[in-house]
Amino acid sequence: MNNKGIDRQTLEELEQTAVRELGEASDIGAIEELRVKYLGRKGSLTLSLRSIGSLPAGERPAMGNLINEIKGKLSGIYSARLEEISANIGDPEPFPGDHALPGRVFSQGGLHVLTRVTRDIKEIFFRMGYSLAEGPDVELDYYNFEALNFPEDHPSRDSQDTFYVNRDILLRTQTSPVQVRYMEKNDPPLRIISPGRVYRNETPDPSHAAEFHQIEGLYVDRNVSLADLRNDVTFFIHSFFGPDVKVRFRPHFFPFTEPSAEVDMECFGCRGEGCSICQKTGWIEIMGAGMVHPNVFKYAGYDPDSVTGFAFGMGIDRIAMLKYGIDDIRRFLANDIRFLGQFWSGSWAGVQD
Ligand code: 2U9
Repeated sequence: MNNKGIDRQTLEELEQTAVRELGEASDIGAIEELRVKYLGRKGSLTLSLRSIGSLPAGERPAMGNLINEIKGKLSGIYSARLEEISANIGDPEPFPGDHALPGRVFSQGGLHVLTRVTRDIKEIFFRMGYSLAEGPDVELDYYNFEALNFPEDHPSRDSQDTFYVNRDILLRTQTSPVQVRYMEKNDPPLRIISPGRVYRNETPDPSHAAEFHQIEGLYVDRNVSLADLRNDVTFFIHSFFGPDVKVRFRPHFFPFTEPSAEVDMECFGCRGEGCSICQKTGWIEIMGAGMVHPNVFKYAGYDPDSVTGFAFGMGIDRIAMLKYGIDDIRRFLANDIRFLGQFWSGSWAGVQD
């Protein structure tokens, strides 16, 4: 034995112990522990090999050979034992569940009902030749109000009704600013729709939300008339709600259109007889519309003596509520999967546990 404790006899004893322990190990865990103990990075043989430097130079080669010989032998026994033990493990316990049970179906989710309804509305207008225009949710007061001919003291400009970021910047209250921006950049004729999220400082209740969705349309050309407006709006309502529903226009006022109208369709609950859906009037309000005000054209850089145009706007949430009999506008943004899942397609749509 030398002063560092490695000598031939110690190593031979270590080999015998390791061979015996490897032979006795009966499971993979125990075998692995022995590999670490003898052959691992901090195992006895590796440490022995490292301490060889402390031996007299003449003894080092022989001792190195011996250690490597033992390592090789133990590695061989380790591999053989590992194979033996693995082969003896046999079949796992049989699966305890019921193999006859049908597999679980995982829902893939689906489109939000408002996304679907928006798509359906857009498709109808695309068929009529409209194209898409989009713009920012955070807008300038100029595009949201001033260029749309809202007077300085109009109530909707009040911070009670509009979310202001500062004096000049706000969250858009309608998608009309998209169309003003579009007119600034494009010469007439144009035929666009602008869907998007809008914001109003409302106290939420079943028919009001501070965030909701609108789709607006604008058609500008020479000689566009109220009859053209009536045509496109009626075509839309017939395509979306059914070909036979009656449509009527009621005079109304908007700062950005003149003349203006609110558009009603015959109540689908009672076919005009009067019921709880239509508050016994027989009619349901669907959208607002009108001929673009000359001042709006002037703000956008168009000559109101050369062009005319119509515009319309509707709440997408309201249209979806009417179409599907949804009772509360707040459901759209509540993220309740039991509500949203009802509008997903496929026989397995909905919630799975
Ligand atoms: C330009 C000029 C005019 C868009 C229009 C309406 C009528 C309207 C409401 C419906 C329900 C908003 O969601 S709602 O509260 N909208 O009644 N919107 S005309 O008029 C425009 C748009 C752009 C340049």
